[in-house]
Amino acid sequence: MSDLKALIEAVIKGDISTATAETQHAVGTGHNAQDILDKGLIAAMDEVGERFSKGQIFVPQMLRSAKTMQECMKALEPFFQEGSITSKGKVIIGTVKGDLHDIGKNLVSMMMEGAGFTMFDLGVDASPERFVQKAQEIEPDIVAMSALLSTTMPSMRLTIEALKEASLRDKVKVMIGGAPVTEKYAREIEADCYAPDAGSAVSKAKEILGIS
Ligand code: B1M
Repeated sequence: MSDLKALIEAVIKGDISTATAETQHAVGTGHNAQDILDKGLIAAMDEVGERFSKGQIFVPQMLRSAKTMQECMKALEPFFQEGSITSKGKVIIGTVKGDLHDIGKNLVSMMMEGAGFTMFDLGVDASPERFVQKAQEIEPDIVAMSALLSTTMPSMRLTIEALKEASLRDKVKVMIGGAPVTEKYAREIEADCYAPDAGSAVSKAKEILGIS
């Protein structure tokens, strides 16, 4: 089994064709999908973030790496399907207002869908009003919010307040996550749970709904 170095380098460079070929190669040479994701794609994006922080790369390069990762994730999607037929519950998911980061949110959505949840994706920059409007429309079991910027985290609190104002808060569970988000912050804004990554988002969702 080869290591994932070439894949990591291709994602950092934003070389889509090499990265997708390396993803296929990794699958074909016996790496499991979770390792490719964690030790390849996510590791590469962490390095991209580091380089951005140090001023070694800029937004266009970061965007190119993001696009590359998203293309690679398509090849992994089939491996995260549990094949459930009955829905485990309805989930509205979105990246909160002011925030355009969607890779982590898409990953959470993909894993949850794979685990049998029915997902309603509001995309990025989703305002509290959008969450409330969708919740009124589809009566979800869970409202799931993602934020990658410390400056957009307050929008999670505002969304919870908007759910309260619309008399929806006691009818839904709220899950939050994203790199700057913490368990402590979840308690502070009275979310029902915090999940640090896409895998635990699935187990936490099942836990708060009391299902296996
Ligand atoms: Co931006 N960015 N970015 N960025 N970006 C970060 C987040 C940053 C940490 C980079 C850095 O400085 N080191 C920094 C934020 C600092 C902070 O506030 N704490 C930052 C900044 C500053 C910015 C801009 C302000 C830059 C600028 O314009 N000057 C700008 C803001 C734009 C905006 O949103 N309004 C910006 C823009 C962008 C791009 C558009 C270029 C691009 C995003 C493209 C896209 O998403 N389509 C981008 C990228 C790619 C990144 C980094 C490099 C990678 C993010 C990523 O996709 N990671 C990021 C650095 C980093 O994170 N290392 C950075 C991979 C992804 C799988 O991980 O999203 O964390 P993540 O998801 C994880 C968990 O967090 C969790 O599960 C996933 C793993 O399984 N999770 C959840 C996520 N959501 C969840 C929800 C849940 C549960 C778990 O329940 C509901």
